[in-house]
Amino acid sequence: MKRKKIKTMGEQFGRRSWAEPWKIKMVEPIKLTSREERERTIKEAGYNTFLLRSEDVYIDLLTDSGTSAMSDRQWAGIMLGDEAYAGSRNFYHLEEAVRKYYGYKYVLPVHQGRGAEHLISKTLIKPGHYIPGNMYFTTTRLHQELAGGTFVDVIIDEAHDPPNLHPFKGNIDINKLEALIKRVGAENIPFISLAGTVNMAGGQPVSMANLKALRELCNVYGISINLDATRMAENCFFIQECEQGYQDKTIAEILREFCSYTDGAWMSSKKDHLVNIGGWLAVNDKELFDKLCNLVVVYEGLHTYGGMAGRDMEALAIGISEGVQDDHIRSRIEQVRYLGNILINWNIPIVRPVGGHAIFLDAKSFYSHLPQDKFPAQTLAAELYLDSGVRSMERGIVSAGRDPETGNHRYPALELTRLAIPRRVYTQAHMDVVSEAIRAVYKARKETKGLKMIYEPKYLRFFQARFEKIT
Ligand code: P61
Repeated sequence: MKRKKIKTMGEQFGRRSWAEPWKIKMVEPIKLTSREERERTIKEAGYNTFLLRSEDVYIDLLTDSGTSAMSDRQWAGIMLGDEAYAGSRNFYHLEEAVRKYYGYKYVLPVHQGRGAEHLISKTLIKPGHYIPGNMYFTTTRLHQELAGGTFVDVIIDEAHDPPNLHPFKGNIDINKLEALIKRVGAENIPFISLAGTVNMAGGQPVSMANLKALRELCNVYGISINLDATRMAENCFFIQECEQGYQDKTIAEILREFCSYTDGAWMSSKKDHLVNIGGWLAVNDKELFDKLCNLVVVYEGLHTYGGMAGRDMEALAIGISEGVQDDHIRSRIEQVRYLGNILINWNIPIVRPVGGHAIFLDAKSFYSHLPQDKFPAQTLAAELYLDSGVRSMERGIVSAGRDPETGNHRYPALELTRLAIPRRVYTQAHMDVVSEAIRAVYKARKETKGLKMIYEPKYLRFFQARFEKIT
């Protein structure tokens, strides 16, 4: 098939530069703060960037979740909200968009990704079950554990090695998975939990070839595959760029093919779909859908709104089609790479290759003098904020939490500080400022002594834990 991609202006003139496929119509001021102010605010926040007020942040790279700028078409959609309790027309637009771009038969709206994780986990997982997946995600694993299951990481080893340049570090290790199936029995594996671009590994993609091999293995053992499609459109960009046979296919075509090898998906629409709230759960099996439909009314809302307002479903339906456009995805990922390449040129340790949604600083090598229980990635997020008001997020030992059986800290191989780039929000100049902040903190790294945890909540502790500076 001929590639339908339209060349950028730069490409048309023989240059390799790219630019965003939009211009800015409305702006929101952001505020510079003084070092003294930041020292006070981060201390008050217990050195946890989740506990800062956003008005005390200059450039907010805490997350790309729910932080996108909506388009004029999406805002127009907000005005077309049909706020009926049941059967809102916006729900039907959403259902149609999910069917068209993802290809699943039955669609349930939910308020956001973890709402869908809750429903699917509660429906399919029984105590004693094992759920294999390509690296854990915090909320996904917690819902699997709360349902009585045990998550088992079967991602390839390369994913745990930040400088390793494997192009598809999100791949499942088929041998590891088969060994697990033989050990625990296929009947104790309710489904494979497969994520498109693996968040905790650095936004790393899964290849189509790997999914096909996974499908074959699952067919042999009769195991279903459910996809965390949260950043799947971004995953498709890497397939288009690197995998043989996909250069001439559009992101939308690759997405449909990828989903066709899976049995269902859950989605946090706050990422790929360019909305501030929302999500869905979609499956092909009618019997499973009926069970999910019955649970959604208990936890989210009626099956035609699932916790979302009609206007939000409309913006989401429009965002689904905008989120799979080739020029959009290209500029989104190239912006992330722009920042990553500056840091690579300065020899600052980051996860490579640069992934889809964020730059992940390798805090273990950044602060090689700090042991993991002095929370190097948490420390780095606090230091970056102190330097310049840039907000990032810990993705290491604090995020990994405690083992539910032993109660001990889990010590993940990756100790990372994530700078996630919201979609269509910041400019290249913001990326330059961020890179300089990282360089300044890197230069001062030897003086940093780490943090001590002084408050630890039971679930998803990284959101609300508090720390003190070690002096
Ligand atoms: C994020 F610190 N992600 O990356 P919900 N699957 C995947 C996600 O990335 C995801 C969800 C499911 C967030 C928000 C967040 O430990 C954290 O719509 C691959 O947020 O419920 C969310 O979707 C859940 C930040 C979530 C965290 C959990 O920033």
